[in-house]
Amino acid sequence: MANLILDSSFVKIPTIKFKKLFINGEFVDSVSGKTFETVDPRTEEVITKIAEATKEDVDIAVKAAREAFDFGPWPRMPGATVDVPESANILRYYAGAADKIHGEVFKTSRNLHLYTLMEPIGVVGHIIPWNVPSVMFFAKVAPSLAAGCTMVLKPAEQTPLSALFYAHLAKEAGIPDGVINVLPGFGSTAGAAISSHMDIDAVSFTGSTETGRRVMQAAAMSNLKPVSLELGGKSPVLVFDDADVDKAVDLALFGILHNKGEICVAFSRVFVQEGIYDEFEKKVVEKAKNWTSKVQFDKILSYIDHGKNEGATLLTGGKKIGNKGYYIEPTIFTNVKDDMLIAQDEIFGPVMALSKFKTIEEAIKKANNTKYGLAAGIVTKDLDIANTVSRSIRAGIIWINCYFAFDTDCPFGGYKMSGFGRDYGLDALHKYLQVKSVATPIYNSPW
Ligand code: TXE
Repeated sequence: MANLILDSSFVKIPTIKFKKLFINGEFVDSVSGKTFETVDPRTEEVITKIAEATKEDVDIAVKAAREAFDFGPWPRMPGATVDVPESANILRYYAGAADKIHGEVFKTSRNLHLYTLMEPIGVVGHIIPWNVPSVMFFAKVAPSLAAGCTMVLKPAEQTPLSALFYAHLAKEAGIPDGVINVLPGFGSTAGAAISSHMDIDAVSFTGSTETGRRVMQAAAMSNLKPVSLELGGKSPVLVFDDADVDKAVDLALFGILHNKGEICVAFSRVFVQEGIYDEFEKKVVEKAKNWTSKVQFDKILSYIDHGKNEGATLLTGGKKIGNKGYYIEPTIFTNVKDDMLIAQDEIFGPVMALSKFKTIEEAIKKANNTKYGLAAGIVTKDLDIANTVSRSIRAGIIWINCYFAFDTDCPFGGYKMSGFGRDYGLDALHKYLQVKSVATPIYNSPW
């Protein structure tokens, strides 16, 4: 396992054809002619250079998206003709939803024929992160396409290649020019130009809480465009005395090591009831030693140092693996106090904070003792505990005896500082629609 992941020849890099910005159906150089490097995190080697979008390119792309929205066929196409490749569930789901968008007709107390239309919100800006670049692309693009919007998407500077490839596929699939524009570039330039743009009608952002705040501020200070924010998390999993310890250990490790911990719903805080705590601790440490992982390196190492300095006990891990590539050992701390940095900050790496609890009330209090509220896990066979705790935890998704159980029609998003607005499901579609009310007096009746 370790060798497979660390062996850089294991995954071959395909020939990269798309390195330019995708604007109005064409791959083009950036106005400035600038490029930036994209790096393979396994080998630390440069894969290729990509055209870098800045404000001028955002302006050109927004103009194309605006034209495509105001005059192009996309927003006016009947939903049933939406033809997208069958490759991904997300696309299929929203292709199916595209012809089921409807308003309501009201029985009013006046003599009015009064109804609502659900209209596409307009030109949407999508800003996405690097940790799951493909899923992110489709989670943003598919519902906004189905709603009839046009868009400008900025992939993360670390991972621009897949979005450019999908732009090429969208063209092949017959999406009209200008509907999807992809602008690789940096946050403070291209990203900021999107969130502050006067002619972008909504922004959908996934990334850190800190940047989400900036995006919301820029939206407020420009044209008051609505924003949806899917931000970080510090998700807890609560393991109760009646749980099968081996299964709970596997679930907790999967929860923190899946995608190397670089996932907003990672179970980074593990609370184990006192009756099984010692057995859980022993087994989780044994199993963690046999996993490997790869990461956003320096930041995680500095959190591990913090953990040690704050007085938490390092049970296993904590070091870099090998000489090449950004790899860190699966790391487990115990004796973690709720107010320590490693219990509060999103580390976004394979670092678990393990603690003990006595009562259900204490477990709920500890689980909620965070500024975040994205996900939470409960491991128990007791239905009463499962039902009580799932209603008491302030988080957007609760996993009972499982982790990462999703489906495309399940809304996903945060409570508290994990953001607001939902990706997936019909909730995501509605984020890209707006309601228009239409009233007509009924002939010959006073209204
Ligand atoms: O995120 P950023 P970073 C968390 C995780 C991670 C931390 C930092 O804790 O360690 O964030 O990651 C663009 N205006 N998550 O620095 O900065 C940026 O170019 C507009 C959780 O990579 O939020 C990129 O496209 N846009 C998370 C996107 O925002 C700006 C996933 C995300 O980058 C901008 C990723 C600006 N001023 C990180 N500055 C999750 N929720 O899953 C940057 N960007």
